[in-house]
Amino acid sequence: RHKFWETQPVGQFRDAADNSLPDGPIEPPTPLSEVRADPYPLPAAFEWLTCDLEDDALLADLYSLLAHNYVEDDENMFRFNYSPAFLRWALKPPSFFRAWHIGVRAKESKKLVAFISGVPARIRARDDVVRMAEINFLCVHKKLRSKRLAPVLIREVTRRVHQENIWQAAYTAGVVLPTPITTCRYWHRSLNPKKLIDVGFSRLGPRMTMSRTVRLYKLPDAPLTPGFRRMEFRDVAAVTRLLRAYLAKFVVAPDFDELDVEHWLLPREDVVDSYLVESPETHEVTDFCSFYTLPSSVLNNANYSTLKAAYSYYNVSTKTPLQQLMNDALIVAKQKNYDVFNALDVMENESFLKELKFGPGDGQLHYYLYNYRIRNGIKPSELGLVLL
Ligand code: NHW
Ligand code: EN5
Repeated sequence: RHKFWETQPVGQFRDAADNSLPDGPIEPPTPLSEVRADPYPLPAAFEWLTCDLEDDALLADLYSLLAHNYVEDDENMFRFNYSPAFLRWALKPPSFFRAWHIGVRAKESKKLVAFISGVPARIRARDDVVRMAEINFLCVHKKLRSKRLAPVLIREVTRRVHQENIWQAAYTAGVVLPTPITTCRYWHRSLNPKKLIDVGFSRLGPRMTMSRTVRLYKLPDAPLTPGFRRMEFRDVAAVTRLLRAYLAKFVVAPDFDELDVEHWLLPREDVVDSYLVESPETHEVTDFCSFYTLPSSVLNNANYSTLKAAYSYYNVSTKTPLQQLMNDALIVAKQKNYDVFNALDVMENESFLKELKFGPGDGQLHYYLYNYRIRNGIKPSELGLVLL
């Protein structure tokens, strides 16, 4: 069934019933001297390319590969359109490895035809904080599909991660592989319902008119919570404390320090937005919410070429109820002209999705760990990790 995945240290479907296998690494590290020293062979027409994302021309090539060949929905109506600035942000966190930004290009034309990446992260599973690679942006050009290039890319990134003495990884996918630690659903909150209906992202509900639908999704013009404001550099320490205390509640979550928070959560125009509530009396930071910007290309529509989507990222409430905090997030996203606000049913998100008029999407997101077993998996609400 899975000629490649059957050979890898991941939970195998056949072990699912076996409760005797312990949580933790599936296989032990090997001495670094035993890690294969040279790149895996590619078909003769292609060569490896370690990508320098500070090179604007290369970044433009990566952007274009993904814009034309990356993830689509099941009916091929939309395709993710990560911006160049987003890609630079996603791939260059603190202590990133350039060797983990792996391209494949045609030897003759030098055209970029495939890509895979990793970035380092500390991820906690139960009480074990593990150095991992977060693997993302695996992409093979449409004309080169089904030629078993993906397993070569995966083996090569694995080799380069091993060279840094890192033996575990985390990744997500829309497809089922051996074996998810959990399966999440996407939920969608219409901000611009007319456009969403025009492009086929959503439909007019039964017994609904366009004007009733527009009224249904109306939001106030400005956030409602006193003290709600954009996060600034001076907030990094307070946000780190809030977030660390909150993420400690989940079975699997990142172990963020101040440098991570500065990178992943300080606002960057059209990439990541973060807001917090500063108590007007005590000036304490009590609540936090964030979202990232990931537009999708609209395929085959005469009126529109892109959908502007916000994706819920990390949110923490200690004083403002989570539902009220997220309502303010919807309000600022609407102010900033997003068409839709998306969220997964991870962490405590279930508690506000229905109340704030999110509806279930047709897409799922499966979460995976490489070389780390979590017996019986976890529930989406036990997951404190959002990958981009
Ligand atoms: S998920 C998004 C992945 N990208 C896309 O969906 C873009 C559009 N599709 C494509 O570009 C986020 C191609 O269809 C791809 C497959 C490249 C997906 N993950 O080359 P073949 C991520 O980036 C397996 C893992 O012939 P193809 C996370 C498939 O099951 N494996 O197929 C990435 C089969 O193996 P099997 C996937 O269609 C995580 C084999 O690939 C997969 O031309 C990567 C077929 O290969 C997927 N999304 O190319 C793993 N899709 O055993 C990281 C298919 O079933 C692991 N496959 O025969 C950790 C590594 C680091 C470890 C460190 C210790
Ligand atoms: C992550 N790093 O399927 C990697 N998106 O629901 C990759 N559906 O947008 C994995 N099909 O339901 C990605 N509208 C896996 C996801 C791939 C993309 C994907 C889904 C998620 C999606 C939309 C559009 C469907 C178009 C036809 C959808 C319904 C919205 C509606 C709004 C009003 C209230 C009810 C729901």
